[in-house]
Amino acid sequence: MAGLFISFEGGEGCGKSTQIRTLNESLQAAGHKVVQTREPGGTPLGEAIRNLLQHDEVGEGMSPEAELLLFTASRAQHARALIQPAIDAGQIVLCDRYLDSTSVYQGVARQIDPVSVDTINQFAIGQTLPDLTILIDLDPTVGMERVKARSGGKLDRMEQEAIEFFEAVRAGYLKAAAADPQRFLVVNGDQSIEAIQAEIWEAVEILLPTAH
Ligand code: T5A
Repeated sequence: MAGLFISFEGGEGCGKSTQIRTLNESLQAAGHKVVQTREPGGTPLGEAIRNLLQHDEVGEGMSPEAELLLFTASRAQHARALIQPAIDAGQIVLCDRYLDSTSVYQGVARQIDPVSVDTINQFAIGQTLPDLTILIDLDPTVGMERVKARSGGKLDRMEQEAIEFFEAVRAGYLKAAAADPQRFLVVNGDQSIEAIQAEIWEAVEILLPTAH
């Protein structure tokens, strides 16, 4: 029996990781098998690509096109080696970022031709599309304050972009969600962790496969 694939999207510091952790705990407590993963990353190859994209100094000055191909290379491996096998095994996959991150960060904020981004993205994911995408919407100024407070001011390569970049990201996400309301749930990220958790649980509960 096929499982369930839920992706989480949103700008920096919107609270995705926090919500994925608590949703994972609730699902496991209800008897479900859960795979929690992230992008870029999720496989040994993906984690090596993540390091190139975020931390390694060889990544400094990388072209937007190289960046696009690295994010989607990580995704191609992730979809085939981890996500699709877990869905096929009846598990619930919770993924911190997936294809919409590329559409929005590379297609909208980096302004790479969206048709090319879409073609490359579709090639990377094959048939592995989320059943539900939870967009946690938050003013990027608030999100970046949270990120800075967490890291003591130390920012990775992407986090060093200007606020206008993250405003474009936010607008891109809201447009993507409006274009595909069947797949997206938009949640206001400027609420308590518990309030966000309750909204997410309500949407996830009705999709759950029978626990086994
Ligand atoms: N990227 C990624 C692309 O450009 N293209 C792609 O295709 C992909 C896949 C990845 C970067 O790569 C880019 C996007 C990103 O720039 P990352 O290191 O994985 O970056 O980081 P993010 O995904 O941005 O995640 P963050 O860790 O920055 O933020 P989260 O996970 O959204 O937030 P979280 O839960 O860690 O919370 C941040 C802080 O806020 C607090 C938490 O305790 C934490 O301290 N918090 C709240 N505070 C108040 N109220 C709430 N409701 C709160 N919820 C959490």
